[in-house]
Amino acid sequence: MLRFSTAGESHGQALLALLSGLPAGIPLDAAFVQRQLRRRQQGYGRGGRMRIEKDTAEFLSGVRNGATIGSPVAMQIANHDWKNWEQTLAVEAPAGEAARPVTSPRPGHADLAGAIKFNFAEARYVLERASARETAARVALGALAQLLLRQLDIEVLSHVTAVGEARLAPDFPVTREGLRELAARDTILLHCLDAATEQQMKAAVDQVLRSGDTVGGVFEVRAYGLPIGLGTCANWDERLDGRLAQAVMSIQAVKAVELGEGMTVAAAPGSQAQDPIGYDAAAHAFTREGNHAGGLEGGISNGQELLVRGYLKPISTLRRPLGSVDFATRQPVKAAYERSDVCVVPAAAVVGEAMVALILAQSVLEKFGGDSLVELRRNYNQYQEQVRQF
Ligand code: EPS
Repeated sequence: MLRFSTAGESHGQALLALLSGLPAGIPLDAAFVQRQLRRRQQGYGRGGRMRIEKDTAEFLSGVRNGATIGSPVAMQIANHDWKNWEQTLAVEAPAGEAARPVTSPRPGHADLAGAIKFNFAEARYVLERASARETAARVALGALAQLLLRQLDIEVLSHVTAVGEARLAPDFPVTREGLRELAARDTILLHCLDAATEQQMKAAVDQVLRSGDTVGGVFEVRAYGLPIGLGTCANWDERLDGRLAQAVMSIQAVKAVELGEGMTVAAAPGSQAQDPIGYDAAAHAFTREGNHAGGLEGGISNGQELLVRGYLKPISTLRRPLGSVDFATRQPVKAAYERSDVCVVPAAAVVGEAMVALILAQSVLEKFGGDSLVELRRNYNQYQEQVRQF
């Protein structure tokens, strides 16, 4: 069973990522892990913090001599900003003068509900953990999941389809090659396949930059090369659609998740919402006329391309803050503002890749198991042969 978790405060010493259940013998491509972290830090509309950090995963356990060894992998990503917060967030000494309380909760952030829930007089500690800084650790974890999937020729890619009102045309041809080319870019602007749309997205960010506002959008993650049969219709909590939805929904600022054409088929007649089945005798394989289902039917992968979309609200820390209430006086004030991003959709796409890869890796290991990559591959290949014989 692949299990993973993260720890760390946004301005603490470091972020930690823990992943157990990876089989032994997966070659480590440290440059790929590093690259994913670098990609997450980019995108037009990121804030000042990204100029301070240079996210790097330091491997503390589970990887030796260039490959996984079957024991839990622990990684640490240092927070360079920590040097400015050592007294504020000291482990033992009370912060005293150095305290930087968040005295008025930001609407849309975890501040108010979190402060009440954890019984804090202000929202500093809530902000520290709720911050999307935590996603750096998820991206490091997801990169390891991607390295596992790569061994089975499964590839997870992403792009941004909307920023504010600027949208990629629904009929724009999204191809694996196009997404690979996007993933290979060293510099990310808005992570959009179409240059003209990307400029419109940039203009949407510029507009909110000028007005002290923020902007949301939509990212899409696609997975190629999936076998038929990941997940199951047998139990609600083992359905792959449900697990993917939870994983993507858990990304900070995501407020909706779509699988396949979920949103549009809700308004279509049933006859136009499914993907009719054919059979190619020469290839000895079933075929489909389309992929409205996004590669998932009955909670099971059906061998088609997997398509997951995450819808992000505009982030809640605004340079021109909304109305709030002071925790101590209960008088109306403006919500707290320190610094912030104005658009994080491209970064969220990279986090989306990570979360989808982790869930797919989990499903693969659940179905095929194996303590080593050799054993996993044998199980996987035998099953694929069974499918070919079907
Ligand atoms: C982030 C780091 C944070 C924020 C952002 C994501 O750094 P800081 O709070 O020091 O500026 O920039 O977090 C949020 C968008 C949020 O709402 O909390 C990062 O590493 O991605």
